[in-house]
Amino acid sequence: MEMAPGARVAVLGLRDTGFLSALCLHEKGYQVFASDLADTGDVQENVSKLAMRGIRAECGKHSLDVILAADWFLISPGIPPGSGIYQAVFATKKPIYSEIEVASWFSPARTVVAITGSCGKTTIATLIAQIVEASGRKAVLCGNIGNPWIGEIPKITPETVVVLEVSSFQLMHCSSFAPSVGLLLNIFPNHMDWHADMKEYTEAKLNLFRAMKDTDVMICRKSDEVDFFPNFRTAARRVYFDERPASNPNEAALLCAAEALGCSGELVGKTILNFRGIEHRLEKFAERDGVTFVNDSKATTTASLAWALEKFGDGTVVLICGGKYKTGVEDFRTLRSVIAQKVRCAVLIGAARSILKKAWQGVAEMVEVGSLDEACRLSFEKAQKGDTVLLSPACASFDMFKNYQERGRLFKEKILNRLTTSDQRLKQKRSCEV
Ligand code: UMA
Repeated sequence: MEMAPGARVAVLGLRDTGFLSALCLHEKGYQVFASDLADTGDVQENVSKLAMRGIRAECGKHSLDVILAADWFLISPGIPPGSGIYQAVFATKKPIYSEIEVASWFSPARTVVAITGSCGKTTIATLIAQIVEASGRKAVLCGNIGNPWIGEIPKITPETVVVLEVSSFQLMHCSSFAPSVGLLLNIFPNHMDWHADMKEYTEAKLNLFRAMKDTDVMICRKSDEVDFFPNFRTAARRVYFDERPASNPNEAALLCAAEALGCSGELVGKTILNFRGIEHRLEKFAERDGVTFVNDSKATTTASLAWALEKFGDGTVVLICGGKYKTGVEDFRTLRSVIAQKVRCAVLIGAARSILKKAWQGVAEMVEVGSLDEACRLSFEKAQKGDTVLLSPACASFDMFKNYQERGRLFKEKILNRLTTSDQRLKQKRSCEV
């Protein structure tokens, strides 16, 4: 529900989402106050940039007297419902919106395709954008993939097709957002550190479809509908991609999305064939003596790690794993059988390393190390011909790195520095099944 300009809005969190939202809302005539509990360099810089434009902002604290006086709140996806500030704004019963909801008020695009799911959404969103571009239309790819929608609005015209990757965190505070095409790829237990339970997670995902009209298209798996939302209602037309013949589920999902967008199946086939993969997502970037090196730094959850491991042969993975503690030991335990099956050796890094060691005790060889450098050195020692050295952390990066992109880039740099010129440095090539 669009809030009237002139109203007071408190923007919570001041990384990309909060910063770009504060700028946009100020420009649209709202009275903005922005606040971040952290006092890190990037947040301080954003506070200064906002101040230069006359926007009130603070970091290192949440001034509750000012925040709670706002008429409504825009909350960043990185602020979990269990946090003090979330609880405080929730208790006011005033509207709380995510950046996705707010961007949808201001985006002029007639066609918005939004993709969510527990695994694979970045790849599918990227491919849909490529399919749209190949059909001769302009696509803007944004959202959870890294660049908030609200920051892209100046580039968007009514003819632009917005291709949006959305997470459950972003969907939780959407109410009127209604994409023309919505795709739910799959649902697995995920982000249980953030959501109260599976029900809350599923309800958040379903916000993608709730406000849709009968001209909009909802694409999902029939099996997910049966298992997780048998009584869900929406005005949208439903299309089930698991009822469609295709070589794999993601291809079936792509074909359904393309059809809803008026793009041909032939274009889908060509785009898949030319697909070069995505940086930090099962990215094969080097080979030496029959050992392949794969950067999957974007895998910040146990579900993503399980998804990655399934791609490799039994007992062939030297896994570099760990980072900021996000999930509990119980969550990591759910991976015991896949770790036992796929992993030759797990090299554990970061704050979560002792928790991982406890969770996987007895199922694979494990070594704890103090740095990414040490992990890379050890992975060379442990890997044998035919193996894959896989960085797939199942954890956030913030204990050691600025973000997952920096973690992935440093990993590639450290590995490539160890290779001789005769070793193969692979150009980014098609590295994951579509
Ligand atoms: N904070 C407070 N008070 C609190 C708690 C946190 O002020 O009580 C602050 C933190 O200090 C931080 C800010 O809130 O500065 C939260 O920032 P953010 O994490 O939301 O950062 P953004 O740069 O805006 O990134 C977000 C998404 N982050 C998360 O979902 C955690 C990015 O997805 C997304 O790319 C970006 O918006 C653009 O849409 C990241 C992610 O890990 C990559 N996503 C998950 C995933 O893919 O599995 C869902």
